[in-house]
Amino acid sequence: MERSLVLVKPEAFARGLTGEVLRRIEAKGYRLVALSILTPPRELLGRHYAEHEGKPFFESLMAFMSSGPVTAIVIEGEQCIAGFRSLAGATDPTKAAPGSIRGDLGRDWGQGSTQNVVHGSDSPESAAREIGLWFPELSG
Ligand code: IDP
Ligand code: MG
Repeated sequence: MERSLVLVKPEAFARGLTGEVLRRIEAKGYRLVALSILTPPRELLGRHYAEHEGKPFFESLMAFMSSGPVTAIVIEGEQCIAGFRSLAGATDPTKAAPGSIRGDLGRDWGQGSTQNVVHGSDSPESAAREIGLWFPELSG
């Protein structure tokens, strides 16, 4: 059984979209395993987004993601990693297909970092690593 880490990013949390994201996850049939609301410390975000360190948008991504509370969620279900990426839609919310979370709920706000409502793990290796960072009590 697969697990994935989902984040409702600060701008979406502030717009009160956590419930809508949870509704779509549950309607799809994935199970909620853990949920936490926190303003992520920079150290945690640096490790979470380590693959993007050095890219032009890295600093604005750090600033955006630490700007307020996020909802961190662990979901579970067969193929939920790819399944949630499909629910989330393309990275750019302007191009994300209608029907997807980013396509329906996200837009370009003219900020340095792409504000696209949610994060979802992109592979089993990323999911295990990210769940270990955000929910250490679930690993091991
Ligand atoms: P993903 O979230 O769809 O997996 P990634 O390429 O892993 O996309 O990028 C991580 C996050 O960094 C994105 O969700 C978005 O918030 C931000 N981001 C990605 N590419 C850009 C960019 O070109 N400019 C600004 N922000 C970006
Ligand atoms: Mg990614």
